[in-house]
Amino acid sequence: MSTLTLYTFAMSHYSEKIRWTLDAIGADYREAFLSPVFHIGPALGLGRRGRTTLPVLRTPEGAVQDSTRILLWLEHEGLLGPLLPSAQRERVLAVEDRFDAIGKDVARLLYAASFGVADDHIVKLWTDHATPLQSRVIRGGYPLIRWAFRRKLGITASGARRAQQRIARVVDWLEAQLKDGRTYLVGDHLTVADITAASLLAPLACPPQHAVYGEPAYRQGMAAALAPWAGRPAMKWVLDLYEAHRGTLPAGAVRQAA
Ligand SMILES: N[C@@H](CCC(=O)N[C@@H](CS)C(=O)NCC(=O)O)C(=O)O
Repeated sequence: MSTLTLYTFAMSHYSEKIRWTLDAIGADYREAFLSPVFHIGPALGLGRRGRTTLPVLRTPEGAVQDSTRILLWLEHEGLLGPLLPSAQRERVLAVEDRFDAIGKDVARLLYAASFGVADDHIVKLWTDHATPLQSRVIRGGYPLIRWAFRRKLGITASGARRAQQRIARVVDWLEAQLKDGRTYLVGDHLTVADITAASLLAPLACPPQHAVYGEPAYRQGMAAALAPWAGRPAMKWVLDLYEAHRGTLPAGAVRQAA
């Protein structure tokens, strides 16, 4: 039996960052997919920090909430190895921080473009791992949940514009790094800098290896938010990194639910 349980949303890019890291180190873990609204109790109860965010990693010593704190816990346990090399630790963590900082902007952009336009698709994404009762609650409460998301993420036309600008600055930075032809952002092998950058941009790049972002229905539902980024070298880098390091998912596959 696995000693680690990763609590996620299937579509969360911060969750993908930790899922990828655990896969890369060959960790024996089980993933528990939660659904919006129904994540609040487990996140508060496990995290014990008054926060409702996922991912949360339950470990034999207690639960760790927040993707960066999870990485630091894995490092402390000696599990990260070359993914966080001590000689380049500060540089790697600085890149991790830079991409974490645009995670909420990526979500803002996607929801701003799809609320009211692709609601059926969003409901599908939010209920894919829900029980029948949870599904009914999410469907029935969708207008209210959407309103709460708008408020929490500050989703307005000007908020989305500012999010777009902040993402563009980080994408420009990434492309400036890639100009010398490098594959990896720090050093000559995969680190959590690359995993974080690629995971946080994956909702915009849509790698086929991802169970949600690789789906044609996702690309269709989010088309307006994705259009400005298509063809950017940064997105190609994300796709190449997934291709090289993330394996292939059988079409329509989802990892085991809770
Ligand atoms: N700093 C956190 C951010 C995580 C985050 O924002 N997660 C989103 C999903 S992508 C979330 O759980 N949102 C629901 C909520 O805040 O209740 C981390 O790195 O784990």
